[in-house]
Amino acid sequence: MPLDALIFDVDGTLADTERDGHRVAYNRAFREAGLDWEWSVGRYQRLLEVAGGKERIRHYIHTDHPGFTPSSGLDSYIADLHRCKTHYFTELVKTGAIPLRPGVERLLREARSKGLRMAIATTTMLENVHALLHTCLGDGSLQWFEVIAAGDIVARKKPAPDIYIYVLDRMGLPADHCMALEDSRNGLLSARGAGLQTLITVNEYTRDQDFRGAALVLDKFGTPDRGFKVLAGKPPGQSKQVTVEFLRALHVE
Ligand code: XBP
Ligand code: MG
Repeated sequence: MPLDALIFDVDGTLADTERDGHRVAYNRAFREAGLDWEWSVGRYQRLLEVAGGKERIRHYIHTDHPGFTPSSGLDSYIADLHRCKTHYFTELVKTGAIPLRPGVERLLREARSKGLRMAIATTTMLENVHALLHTCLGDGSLQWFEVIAAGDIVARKKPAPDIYIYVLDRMGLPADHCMALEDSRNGLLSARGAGLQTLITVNEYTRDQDFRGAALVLDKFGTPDRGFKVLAGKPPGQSKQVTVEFLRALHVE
């Protein structure tokens, strides 16, 4: 099967957004709402098991503040809190505080120059993706991606396969012509559920997760001076960087 398209996750894959981005923004939103809730780095690791910001806040309220009943109703309270969090997150991203992971820009530019189609399948909100791409890759980079599927566009978030199925449908491609690039178990389950071969590049939050079913698990994309380490699976060839040739070879295997 030819490799026609790459479908990228955003949080943890294109950029390390969680610890110093989303987590910080949730905490700012809590403070602004007059809440004494604080998600520490360690606590946030466990909260990440629940994908999606609104879903994560709801889960936290159920476990840590079960009696919490805002007068506006829980759904609307969470929606307001999350809107405020999205504001803080996009503001933070626009300062340039959250760079792309090393090797990401190189891979995106190479894939584009070699005619690979590209899309995004993410749980986070569309505004967040726009802010990140715009800040890190400049004007026009949104157009590099044929489809940007984000947030509430599907009813069931990762680990459900819906977001990847949505992207495949919009691109008019069968799963075996594409590869997903992910960083987490939830992402892997989602991509595999849609029938996609999946390359994992871990980060500090996902390193110890169960990645059975991934085509390959790496610690990073690799740069000329810092190649990737293989954490599971067999890489195709000797390259220490994820390149288009590398992905094509992995896809064939
Ligand atoms: C990422 C997420 C997101 C972010 C927050 O998952 O779970 O929820 O943490 O985003 P994935 P929002 O990388 O698997 O897509 O607050 O905008 O929902
Ligand atoms: Mg991710």
